[in-house]
Amino acid sequence: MALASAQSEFFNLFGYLYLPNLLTAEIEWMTEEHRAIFDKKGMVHDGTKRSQIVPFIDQSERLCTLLDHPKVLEVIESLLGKDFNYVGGDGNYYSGDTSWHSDGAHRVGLYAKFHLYLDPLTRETGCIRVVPGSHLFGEWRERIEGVRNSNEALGIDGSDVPCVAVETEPGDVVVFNHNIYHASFGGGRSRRHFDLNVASRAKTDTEIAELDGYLQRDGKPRYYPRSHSVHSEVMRQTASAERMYHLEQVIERERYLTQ
Ligand SMILES: O=C(O)CCC(=O)C(=O)O
Repeated sequence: MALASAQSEFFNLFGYLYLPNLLTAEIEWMTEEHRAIFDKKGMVHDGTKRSQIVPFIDQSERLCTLLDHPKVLEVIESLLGKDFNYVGGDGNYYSGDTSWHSDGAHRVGLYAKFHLYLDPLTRETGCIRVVPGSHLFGEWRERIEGVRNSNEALGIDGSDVPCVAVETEPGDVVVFNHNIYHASFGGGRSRRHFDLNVASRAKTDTEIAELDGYLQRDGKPRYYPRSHSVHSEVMRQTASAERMYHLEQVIERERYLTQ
């Protein structure tokens, strides 16, 4: 079911949305695929630091089908429109705290992250925390940047920054605007997670320049040297026409940027 207009308004205003149980029916196989991808890559998570694989759902033909899943599509399309772009994503074992940061500062286009946490997480055990409204630009956004070094700027520890702690059970989904300030505290050494990054299709020259900026880092493909593209060959080769619609602009821009 498409999101209610009140849910879209909540997302636009506060910068995030919590969707309990959205993918509970899929949690068993998604968790198994998460394990299998790390195994296949020979990556053993020892808990001392974050282990990350990019792009992630792209490593598994079955996880790629999340981009065809009606419930996933309904949420993303409600927020970004039917012609959104899939722009990659990562899979992780997180370890310990994640300090306050944003994933971007996009003034044009809408860039969002669709998160799945595969373990039950509470405020005390490392659930994602967000500062609602911190995705919005202006004086507020400039000042909220102080959460990055909250001890110096605000005289409080990062874990005491006023925020919403979005507690999740496996199968719940959290979507947030890349611009939002987020963090986690008190987490264990092995929090399993993966995400899909999506962006509104770029139409104007400014939007295309923003997308190009996302697809590159320091003049190299975003995931270089781990990958030359934010998609895998499997993602593209197994795509139906419907899925390809969400891949084609990235394919075109990556081709242009690397020619
Ligand atoms: O869950 C976490 O600890 C951090 C998640 C995060 O920073 C992200 O996905 O961008």
